[in-house]
Amino acid sequence: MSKVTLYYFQAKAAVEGIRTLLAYGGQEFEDRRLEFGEEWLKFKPNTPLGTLPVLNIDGKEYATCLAISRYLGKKYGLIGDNDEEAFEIDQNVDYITDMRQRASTTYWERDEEIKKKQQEENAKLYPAMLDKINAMLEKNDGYIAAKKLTWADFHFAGMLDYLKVILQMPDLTDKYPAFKKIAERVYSIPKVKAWAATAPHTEL
Ligand SMILES: N[C@@H](CCC(=O)N[C@@H](CS)C(=O)NCC(=O)O)C(=O)O
Repeated sequence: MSKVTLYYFQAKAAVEGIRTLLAYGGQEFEDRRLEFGEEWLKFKPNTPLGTLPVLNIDGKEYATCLAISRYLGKKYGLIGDNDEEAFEIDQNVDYITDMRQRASTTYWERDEEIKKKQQEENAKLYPAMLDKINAMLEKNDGYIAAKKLTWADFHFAGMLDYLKVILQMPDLTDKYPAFKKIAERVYSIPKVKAWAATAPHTEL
């Protein structure tokens, strides 16, 4: 079996989906969670793009959340059955990413005035965006795309807790029960369930 190490920080964010994909694929891996301070600064210059996550497979490095997720999705038969389905997966993940990036920019903003302004703008946009994501799930029998389990479901399920925090919506899954259902679906897959039972707990 390949020697696999995933480098990220002590968080789920958009990377938990990669961890659950590896678990789904039955791939043993070292789950290296770096400290954001000195340890990261020492490590950073040796990464392909100066950012994490980095997945190392037998010495070859792979970077960025979605490219890695898609790559593993392909490896494990989770990219749909044809180009049309693969497109729908990418399209819907891109849409979710737009919302995630908007929310995380605001969440990590340090200037209180800018943050407040962004929060006001976001409050106008989030309901329609979340409704659209909910409609995706309804249209796809509870999956993100293609009416079947794909890497997009792992990506979304893995970052649901993170979304609650950055959207500042602890009641997100009360408002959108379908979001919880997709997470339950992914986390009830036996290999994912077994991995998650031993994984460190983090809030986001
Ligand atoms: N689009 C990239 C974003 C990578 C990124 O910005 N990662 C952050 C953590 S989520 C990081 O490495 N921050 C530390 C730094 O930039 O020094 C991806 O999907 O991986």
